[in-house]
Amino acid sequence: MEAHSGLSAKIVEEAGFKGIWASGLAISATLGVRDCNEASWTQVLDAVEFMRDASTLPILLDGDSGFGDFNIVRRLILKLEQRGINGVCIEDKLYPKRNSFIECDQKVCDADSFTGKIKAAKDTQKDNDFCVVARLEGFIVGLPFEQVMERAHMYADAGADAILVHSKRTDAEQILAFTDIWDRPTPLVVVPTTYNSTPTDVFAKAGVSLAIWANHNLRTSITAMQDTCRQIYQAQSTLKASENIASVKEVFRLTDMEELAAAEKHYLSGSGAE
Ligand code: SPV
Ligand code: MG
Repeated sequence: MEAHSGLSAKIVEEAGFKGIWASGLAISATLGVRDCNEASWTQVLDAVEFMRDASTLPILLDGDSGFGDFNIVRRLILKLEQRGINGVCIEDKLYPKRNSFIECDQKVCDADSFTGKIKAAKDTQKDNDFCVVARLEGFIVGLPFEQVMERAHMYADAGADAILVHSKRTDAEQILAFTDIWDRPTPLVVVPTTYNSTPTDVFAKAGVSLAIWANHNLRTSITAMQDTCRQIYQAQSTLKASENIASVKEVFRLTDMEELAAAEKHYLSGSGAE
């Protein structure tokens, strides 16, 4: 499930999900910028560090196209491991990337340079459990099916821990055609944003290991904030708007004020000293 901040990461964990997708779209939008590598990769790193502090769940960072060449990918892996992030997903697009759903001239990078990034990532990680997910953007840019499949084989051969096959179709045909032919042990990941009318167990039966709900916390927060702003602006009062929103007490609970109160008792010994 997508998260983009410490708070949303905490909410994802409390809901029962087993892992966090640190979405590039959601992190960028939360910062008020476009999902076009406008946020620098160290700014993304800072955002994901807050998620790490707020949640114990595994975090897969959306690493876009790696924020540069293989050398930047190596440094990215180093920094992600230092901050306790559990994996990164990199896509075979050119830097600076564009979000896959933006209607524009989307371009993939050449497959060889991308396999170099995968190998560089795998060679750099120190923790054996760190996951490098290779994301295929071939269907997004309109490559023929065989070329997308050929790239998937190359990325699996390069050592990717999983293959994310992305599609912007409103039906699941492209994805299911892919899973049908996939004959490698490398697990498959999908992002059913546009083709969400297909029941998830269809993907499970087709051999998909992981579905990412990629941007729904971001989008729900936008709607909620817009509604509340509209209501308060119109009423020039918070009375009505306060009925349907989280209490301040809930904010304190989510940020674990209780722990601080206990720590104060322990460390301040009731002296009230600073
Ligand atoms: C993201 O959440 O940033 C993604 C998934 O990359 S998507 O926006 O569907 O391309
Ligand atoms: Mg993204």
